[in-house]
Amino acid sequence: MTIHEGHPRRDSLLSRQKIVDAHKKGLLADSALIAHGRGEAFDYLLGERTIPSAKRAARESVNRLAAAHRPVISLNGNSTVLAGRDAVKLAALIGCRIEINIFYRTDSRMNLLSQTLNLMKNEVASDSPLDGISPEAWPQMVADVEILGMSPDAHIPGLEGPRAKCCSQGIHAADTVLVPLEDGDRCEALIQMGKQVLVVDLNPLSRTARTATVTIVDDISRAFREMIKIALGNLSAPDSQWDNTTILIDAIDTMGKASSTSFGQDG
Ligand code: PTJ
Repeated sequence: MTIHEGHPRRDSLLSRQKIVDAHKKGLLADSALIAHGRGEAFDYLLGERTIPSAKRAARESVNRLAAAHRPVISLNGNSTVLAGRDAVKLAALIGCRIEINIFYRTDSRMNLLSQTLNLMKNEVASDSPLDGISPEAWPQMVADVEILGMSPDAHIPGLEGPRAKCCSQGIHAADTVLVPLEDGDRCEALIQMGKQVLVVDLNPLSRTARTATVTIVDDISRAFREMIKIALGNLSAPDSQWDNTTILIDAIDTMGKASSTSFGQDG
């Protein structure tokens, strides 16, 4: 598909095409397309940009990942397709593991997602390193990112069936989990386990967004790009007074203002 450089909704249309192509290859659940469409609708109201409160939440998330003892980035189908490469970069910068953890679990999808992420890992290792990172150190930093998920040996208490599966050395043992596009039940279950749960969700009203410790109300591709920028700079200690509700209210306000002051963009 060709979309000219100046198209006002170029990024959104490219992401949509990535989702369509990945679905054809069998990487995604059928409902992934519906989930993506729901995300697009909220993103349209945000103006398809990272709002300042989302930047604050992204910064807080990176600070918390960096301060954690056992941080893990959990990736599902949509997040691997839209932000897999950047998730590998962020994991390399923070020094954390990635676990492939999907809601609609099948062996075929797990195999395809694992192959895709390992391929992305190889590409990221041979790419030119990020600004400020030594070219000698970068390939090893990326190689050190462990990709878990293929051999789950633990369960998330309180959940039934395949979606409860996880790895004892990954999500189960983690003190802080970054879980983009999580479902409400699992977010609640992870919180019940005493973990800090950092989520990316374009829907500020979702149970996930409301339950998480920190919610980044932003598109997942933009959120990961932002977190990488932050991880390359100076980090601070987590904010012990963090008030997630203000982040959600700000996103809802922004969306409300957009719908009351504009007729939106075309196409
Ligand atoms: O790969 P699997 O099997 O784990 O399945 C993944 C999906 C996404 C299909 C599954 O988790 C699902 O059904 O998700 P939900 O419950 O529909 O929730 C998806 C949430 O993510 C919604 O609140 C959307 O607004 C939000 N969302 C969708 N696309 C994006 C997004 N948030 C950020 N960036 C996006 N690109």
